[in-house]
Amino acid sequence: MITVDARPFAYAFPPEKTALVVIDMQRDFVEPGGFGETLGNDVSRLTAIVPTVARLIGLARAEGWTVVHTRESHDATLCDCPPAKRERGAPTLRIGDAGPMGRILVRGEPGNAIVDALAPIDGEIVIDKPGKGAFYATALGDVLRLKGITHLIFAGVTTEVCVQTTMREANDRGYDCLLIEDATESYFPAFKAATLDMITAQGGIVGWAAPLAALEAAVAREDGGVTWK
Ligand code: C5J
Repeated sequence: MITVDARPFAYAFPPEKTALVVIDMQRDFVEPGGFGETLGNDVSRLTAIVPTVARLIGLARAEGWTVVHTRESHDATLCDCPPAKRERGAPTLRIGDAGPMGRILVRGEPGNAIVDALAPIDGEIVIDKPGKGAFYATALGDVLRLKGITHLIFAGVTTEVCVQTTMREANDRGYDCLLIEDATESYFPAFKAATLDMITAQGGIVGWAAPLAALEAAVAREDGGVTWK
């Protein structure tokens, strides 16, 4: 077991039964011209965490952990996009409309790709999800079960929407979940802070939270003093 100094108390995980789940680090959320910006958000807060998420993925790869990437995406026909999702609010462009990076939030379009710096490599699992939670209408639950995964380490965007929704889904399915707090971000700093408080309150009612440095230190202790840059 590897034990991380986390809140509300230490998080212990068996690395061979643990997956890193990187939520929606897509151009559509992180770069100008995508879905996030059409909703009126300043995406620069999200762009800023890319190096930290890259460091986390590098750690997981070096340690041989299962790595899962998710993409919020819809079929080109929008058959998997509820009208309630497409028609909500007053975005400058709606899901499926043509934008500067291709059709907004449509699978296979340039804007829907994971940012280059975090691109999945061979052997990693990529889950396309039509909803905010990564377990809804996807094979994620089956994939994790077949691999014998019991613990999930989370990163990605946005903290209070797709990350928190997926963490809650995972918690209800019996996974012990750790959120790496500097490898997740929101367009709204107060929402990120509130989400971290919510998930860790009441004795970790949804899970644990810790900075990447705490995870790196825990792995280094386990590996006999190797440190991660
Ligand atoms: C949102 C997400 N915020 N990936 N999606 O619509 O959090």
